[in-house]
Amino acid sequence: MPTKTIRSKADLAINGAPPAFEQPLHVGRPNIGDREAFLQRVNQILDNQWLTNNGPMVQEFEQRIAARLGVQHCIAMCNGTIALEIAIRALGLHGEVIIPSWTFIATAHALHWQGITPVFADIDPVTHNLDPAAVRRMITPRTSGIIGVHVWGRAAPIDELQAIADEHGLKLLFDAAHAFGSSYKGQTIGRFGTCEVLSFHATKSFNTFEGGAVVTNDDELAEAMRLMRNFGFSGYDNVIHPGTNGKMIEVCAAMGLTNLDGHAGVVASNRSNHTAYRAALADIRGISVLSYDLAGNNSHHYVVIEADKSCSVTRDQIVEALQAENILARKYFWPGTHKMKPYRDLFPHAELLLPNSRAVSERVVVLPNGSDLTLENITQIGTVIRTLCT
Ligand code: T4K
Repeated sequence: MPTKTIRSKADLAINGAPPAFEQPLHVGRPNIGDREAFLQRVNQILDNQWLTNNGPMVQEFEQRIAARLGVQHCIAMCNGTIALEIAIRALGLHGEVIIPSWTFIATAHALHWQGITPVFADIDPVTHNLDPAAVRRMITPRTSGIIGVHVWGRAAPIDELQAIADEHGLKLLFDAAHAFGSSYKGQTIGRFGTCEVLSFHATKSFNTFEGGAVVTNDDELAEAMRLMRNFGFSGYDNVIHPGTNGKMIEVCAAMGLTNLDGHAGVVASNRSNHTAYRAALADIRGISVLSYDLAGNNSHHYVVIEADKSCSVTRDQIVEALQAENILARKYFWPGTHKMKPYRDLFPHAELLLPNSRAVSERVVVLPNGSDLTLENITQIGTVIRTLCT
């Protein structure tokens, strides 16, 4: 509940007034589904005394995700980062792999962790997704693949990236960590490239506490990844593949099954929150709300605003003012993956080829969203930004 009426700049917390909210409003507050249904499933797990290692809940979860996305295989994992690492390894990527810098650090780390060089290509400043022309420019004889990222749940330019991959004999996979429930040209995300990698982290629109998955229509790849997530075991005492421990546990699958039932409701409330944010932030000079294609599917989980040069305050001043009000807005993915360690030391001049990534990283603010957010909260967040910027 908002705690104050804001009439002028003097009423803002950065100017000494009390914060607009007593409790912090987070970006990425987890959506908690039907508690009773979840607890019943937990009881079932305890009764079964089967807690992990491809248990019945995980198997049911995988079947339901595969059916929902229209893919042959879903291999559930302990988190999205391990799912990326396993997919990268199963695909045999090596040398250099092209990714955007404008992504969460996990996309780059999953490659670096395995001795592969992430090569950062620039983005389209309007969609925030990879620019295919920039990807072409980064191909070298060492390039073995491309990881497209569906940033904010908006599909990457899939057809163009596939054409580049085909032309150059590169592997193409997608980091679909933001894109559960999104679509591309009427088709559900999950079916593109050789495989797509999902994250079900607590902060995602659909969560399994921690969790992730690789989805694919490639039977052989799926089989390899199933082995790899369980140390390469094929039955007792028989290891037939190098592997790691990437298993999803039963209680996470129970959360997933529960949240799957409620996901349509979460998306509906995110969607109406988005509309409310648009109204609350309309006609503020220099402020725009990143829009999604309403004809396509998107979880509308990320409410992204951009403060351009015509705005009367800087992006950092907006974030500072919001945080003072207990509105914990974020600057995802500032300053850009290429400016974080170890990449900033490895590629100190990367930014010269990333002008759009840099410009976007300097203007983005991500606002709180989720099924707990009320219209009143959104109106108050809009009032803070309007008062600050006017
Ligand atoms: N690829 C991409 C493109 C990704 O965005 C991600 C993850 C991955 C790969 C890797 O997937 P995972 O391995 O994570 O499955 C968050 C998430 O931790 C991360 O999963 C996510 N992307 C990224 C975009 O955001 P941070 O740095 O914002 O911090 P975090 O998770 O501590 O908290 C975010 C906010 O949520 C805070 O304001 C507090 C709130 N929160 C968080 C948790 C965990 C809660 O209210 N309750 C909670 O339980 O990374």
